[in-house]
Parts: sequence; structure tokens; C-alpha cells
Amino acid sequence: MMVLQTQPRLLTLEGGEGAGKSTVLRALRDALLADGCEVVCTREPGGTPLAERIRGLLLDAGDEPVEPHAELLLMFAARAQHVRELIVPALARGAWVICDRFTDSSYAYQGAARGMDVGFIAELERRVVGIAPGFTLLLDIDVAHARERTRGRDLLTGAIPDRIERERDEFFERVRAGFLARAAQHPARFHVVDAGADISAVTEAALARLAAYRRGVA
Ligand code: Z5A
Repeated sequence: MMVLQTQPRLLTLEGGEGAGKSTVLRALRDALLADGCEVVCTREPGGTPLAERIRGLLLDAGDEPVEPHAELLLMFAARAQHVRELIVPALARGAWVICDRFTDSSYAYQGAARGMDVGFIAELERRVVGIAPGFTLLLDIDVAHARERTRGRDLLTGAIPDRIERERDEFFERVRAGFLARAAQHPARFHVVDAGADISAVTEAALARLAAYRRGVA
């Protein structure tokens, strides 16, 4: 059986939409850059030209309903490309990689929320991905609160919700429960932060967790 290899310099950010992942990612990146580290910031689905094209297919709200297996396999197709083309080479040259979402999102969205078989997801993770992050920050926030934030942001920017963002609140409640269950299963890797607090408190908590983690892996 293939075993997942934990990558100490692979840091991932997880949480529901509007949890503040993009905001916190910039703070983690700046802290590492200030210490002279090479940092590669990336996201899923996406991160390479092909994977970004798959992202477009996944998030486009076209008329044809997306079959859950198709959604799951497209997520992993994008991830396979991303891991081989970008993440593994960056880690091999000693860079830190910060990824906005990774395999835990597949467990939460496709597994917990869509009801896909978790054993199948784990098999894909072992065979297709092969690596796991050393540090995962879960930004946990109440679903209604996160909705308020994304609505405010979308009003400002004129962005239109994508296919997954159009799901109902019940779906996002299952996503949230799925992430918390993953955190409970992997307590050494997951760092859960209350993302409902103000930005400076969330950022401060995230930076403190990263600093403690780095002392442990240095
Ligand atoms: N997906 C999946 O189903 N399976 C998978 O395996 C993977 C992904 C990898 C795209 O991801 C979709 O793909 C996603 C899951 C699915 N769908 N959903 N939902 P994405 O990461 O691109 O999409 P997202 O999670 O919707 O991103 P987001 O809305 O941009 O969320 P965010 O990055 O966490 O939030 P943000 O942009 O940093 O913050 C949102 C707004 O709130 C913004 O105006 C901020 O200024 C504000 N904000 C942030 N933090 C705070 C605090 N603390 N206080 C007040 N205001 C704040």
C-alpha cells in the first residue's frame, strides 16, 4: 500500500468560503519572507495552467449539473498536476509552499457535504497525491457569518457566486462539520483558529501557530 509522505514545509489553509484564507495566507507568507525563506503561494483547485483550466470547469455555473464523481475526479486531476508540476519541485529545492486549500477540502466538500465515499477519497489521496502537509490551519467560522462577509465582498467587487458558492447553507454546515472532524482525526497537524474574530486577532493567532510549528521543525 502506498503511504502518504508528510512534507514539513507544505502549509495548507482550510475552511469554508469567506473564512479569511486569502487574507491569512498573505500574513503567513510575509512572516516567512521576512525570515529570508523562499515561499511559493498557490491554491486549489488550480496552481498550474492546466489545473487552473480544470478550476474553471469546476466552478463555472453552467446549465449541466455536475455529477459528484466527475467533481471529485476533476479535483484530483487538478491536484495531481499541481503536486507534480509545482509543489514537489518547490519543496525539493527547499522552498516553503503555502497552499490555499488542499486534500482536506476534498474530504470536507466531496466527502462530508456531497456524501462521496471517504475510503475512495483516501485511496485517491494515497495513489494520486502521495503527500500531506505538515501544518494545516483550519479557519473555523459560523456559516451565516461567513455568508455576510462574502456578500459584502461581492457587493464591493461585483463578483458573481460560482457553482459551489451557490449551494445552500445546509451544505456549508456539512462542510464545516467535515473540517472539524478532520481536525479531530489529525490533531498534531491541524491548528484550528476562530475565524469569526476580527482580522488582526485571526492573523495574530495564525502567526503564533506558525511560529510554534517552525520552532518544532527547525
Ligand atoms: N473545493 C472543493 O469542493 N474540493 C476541493 O478539493 C477543493 C476546493 C480544493 C473554490 O475554492 C471552491 O472549490 C470552494 C471549495 C471547492 N468553494 N466554496 N465555497 P476557493 O478557496 O477559491 O473559494 P472560497 O473558499 O469560496 O474562497 P473565498 O470566498 O475567497 O474565501 P477566503 O479566501 O477564505 O476569504 P477571504 O477572501 O480572505 O475573505 C473574504 C472576505 O471577508 C474579504 O472581503 C475579507 O476582507 C473579509 N475578511 C476576511 N477575514 C476577515 C475577518 N477576520 N473579519 C472581517 N472580515 C474579514
